[in-house]
Amino acid sequence: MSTKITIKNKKTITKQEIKQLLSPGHTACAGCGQMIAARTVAQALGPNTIIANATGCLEVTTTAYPMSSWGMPWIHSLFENASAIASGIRAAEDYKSKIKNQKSKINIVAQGGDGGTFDIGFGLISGMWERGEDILYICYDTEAYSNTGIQASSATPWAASTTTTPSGKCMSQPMASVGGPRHAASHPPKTAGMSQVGDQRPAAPGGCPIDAIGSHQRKKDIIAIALAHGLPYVAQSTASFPDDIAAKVKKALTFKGPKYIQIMTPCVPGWKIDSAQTVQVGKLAAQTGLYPLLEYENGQLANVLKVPKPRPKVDKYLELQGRFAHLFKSKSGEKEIKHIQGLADGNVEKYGLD
Ligand SMILES: Cc1ncc(C[n+]2csc(CCOP(=O)(O)OP(=O)(O)O)c2C)c(N)n1
Ligand code: SF4
Repeated sequence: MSTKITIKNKKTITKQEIKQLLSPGHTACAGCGQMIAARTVAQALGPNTIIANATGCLEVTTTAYPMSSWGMPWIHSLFENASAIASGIRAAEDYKSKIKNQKSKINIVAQGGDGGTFDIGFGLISGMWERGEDILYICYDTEAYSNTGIQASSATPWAASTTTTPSGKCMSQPMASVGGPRHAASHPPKTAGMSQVGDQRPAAPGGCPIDAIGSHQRKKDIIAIALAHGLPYVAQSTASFPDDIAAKVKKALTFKGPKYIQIMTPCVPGWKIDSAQTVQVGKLAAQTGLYPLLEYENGQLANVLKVPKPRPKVDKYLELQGRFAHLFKSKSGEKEIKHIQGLADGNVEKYGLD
């Protein structure tokens, strides 16, 4: 029988309900968006869950040996193979259920940062999706490799300064290897949304294709890639909407097969934000249209969070973040802000956010 506790507003809750499945005492930075999101995800999943976690900030800061913040079965994996570990757990759990002639009641989850998801773990994630395995994958998108010093990943947005895409002066030598669809965007974008394919970016004066405005790559559209794998449930949120995250996790678990949820999680040192502004930044990401809250069920766009009227301009979002500070210091920066506004406008049109 569960113990009952009465709290101030007289609501009676069980001890089970107040148990934190990702407890405080971890070593993440104050204001880490990833912790807000992961704690919400863990509570929504409940204790009947096994998580395989790719290395990255979430893994490193919650499991300093011999301690762990996780109040549920949780397995450390390498950077690239959380999904393969989850596949193995799923197979073992399905076999156990079969020999017991019972339906499995355990949620199998793989999770990781954007580097582990968009880049290095992607082959194995694609395999897991292709095999149609009943696993929920959660990506905590800090838009960079945060744990190793804020290197750019393919989730890094246009013009963000990172340690591998630093803003600064134009490099004197042309970079012949730079090119291709994600390196080359026209201003303004010709097609709506993040999945657009632009033309070749013209070289800057002197033949240099890099004007050091930060990242010259468009964010990879993993939502579209997940949908192309035929996933029955695909959703996007930001750490500023915990109720939305919890509802999406619970909804995802009602679908059989592979599910994907991507959550924008602001990173305090990586985005050079004040630790008190994490929630504000994540809200503006959604409200400007840059990182919309989306839900696809069986391939169809089922729900979006509409943007407010009037919709905040992207500079309100960008100006809070040191990674975009260079854009406010020059004429060429103004051009980039216009380009980013075009990306947000494209999303509003593409997903019907107005
Ligand atoms: C094969 C391999 N390459 C590199 C690393 C070093 N490494 C550990 S965590 C990490 C960055 C993780 O970035 P991300 O997945 O975006 O998660 P975040 O830290 O941003 O939460 C890197 C590069 C590693 N552990 N294994
Ligand atoms: S570096 Fe960023 S992602 Fe990592 S713990 Fe700090 S705020 Fe969180």
